[in-house]
Amino acid sequence: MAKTTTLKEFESVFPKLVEDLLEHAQKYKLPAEFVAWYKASLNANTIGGKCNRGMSVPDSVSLLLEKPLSEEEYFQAATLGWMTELLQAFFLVSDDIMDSSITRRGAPCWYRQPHVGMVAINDAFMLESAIYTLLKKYFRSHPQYIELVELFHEVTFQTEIGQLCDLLTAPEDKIDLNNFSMTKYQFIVIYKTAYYSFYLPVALALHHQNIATPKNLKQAEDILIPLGEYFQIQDDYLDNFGLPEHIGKIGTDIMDNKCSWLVNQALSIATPEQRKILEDNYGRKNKENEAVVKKLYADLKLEQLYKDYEEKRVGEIRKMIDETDESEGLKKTVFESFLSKIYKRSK
Ligand code: GPP
Ligand code: MG
Ligand code: MG
Ligand code: MG
Repeated sequence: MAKTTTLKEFESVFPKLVEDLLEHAQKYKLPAEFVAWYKASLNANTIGGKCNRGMSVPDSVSLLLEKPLSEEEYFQAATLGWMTELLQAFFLVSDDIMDSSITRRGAPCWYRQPHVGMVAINDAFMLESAIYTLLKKYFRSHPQYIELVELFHEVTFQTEIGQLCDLLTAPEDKIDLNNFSMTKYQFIVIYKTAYYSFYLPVALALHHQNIATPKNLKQAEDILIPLGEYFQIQDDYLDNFGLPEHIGKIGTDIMDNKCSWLVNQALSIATPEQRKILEDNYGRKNKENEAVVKKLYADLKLEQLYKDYEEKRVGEIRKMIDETDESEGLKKTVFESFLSKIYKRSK
C-alpha cells in the first residue's frame, strides 16, 4: 500500500537542501552576508505554500511502487519535489513583479519587501539555478540524469511561452476585449500552468522509477494537461470569488486586463449593454472600475456557471482516468490523488 506524505515530513527535507545550496555558493567564496541573503530568499520564497506540486512527487513514486518509501527513496523523491517548488518559487517571484501583485502566501510579495525591491529579479534567477545545483549533486549518476535536466528545461520554456502569451494578451495601455478568446485562453493556461504544475511532478516520478516510456509519458500528458487547465480555471475563479484569507493573495486579474476564464465567460453571455459596461471598466487600474466589473460578474451569475463547469469537467476527467492503460507501470491512482487534492478547492 502506498503512503501519502504530510507537509511536515516534506518540509523536514528542505533544511538539508538549503545547506547543500549554501555550501555550493560558498565554494565560490561568496561573502557571508550574501550567503545569508541567498538563505533568506530560499526560505522566504520556497517555504510557506501548500507544496501540492512538490509533495506529489513522493506521493506519485509511492503510488507507482504501491508501497511506502524507504528513508532513502523518500529523500530522493522529496528532493525532486523540492525542485518543482524551486521552479515555482522562481516563477512566482517573477510573476508577482510582472502582475504588480501585492501579497503572496499571506505576506507582501518578495519584491515589495522594502529591503528587496528589484534584487528580487536576481533572486528569482538564483532560485532557478538551485534546481540544477541539486540535480547535479543528487542525480548525476541516475540513468535518467540528462532526461531530468532536459525535462526541467523544456517545462521552463513551456511556462515562459505561456507567460508571454498571458502578458501580451493583457497590455496595460490598450484595452481591447476583442483580443480575448477561449482558444487563446486555453493556450495560455496549458502552457503557463499545466505543464509545470501537473505534468512535471508525474514525469519526474516516472523518470525516477525508470518507467518514463513514451506511452506512459503520453498518457500522463493527456490527463494532466486537462487537469492543469481545470486548476488554472479554479485560480481565475478564486481571483474574483475566493477569499483573500483563504487564497493568501489579492486578486488582480480585472485591473491587470487579464484574459481570464471569467471575462471570457462574461463576453460569451453578455448583452450588448453589458459588453459596453465591460469595455468601459475592464483593465482600469482603480477600485471603482473593478467594483463595476465585479458587480457585472455577480449579475451574470458566473459563480454558478463556474460550479456547473467544474462538475461537468471533473466527470470527464474521471472518465479519462478510468481509461488509463496500466500495462507499462503507470497507475491511475497517481491521477486520482491529484484530482482529489484540487476538487472544489477554496485556496
Ligand atoms: C500563474 O498565473 C502562472 C505562473 C505563476 C507562471 C509564471 C511564469 C513565468 C515564466 C514567470 P497567475 O498570474 O494567475 O498566478 P497568481 O494568480 O498566483 O499570481
Ligand atoms: Mg500573478
Ligand atoms: Mg501572471
Ligand atoms: Mg491568478
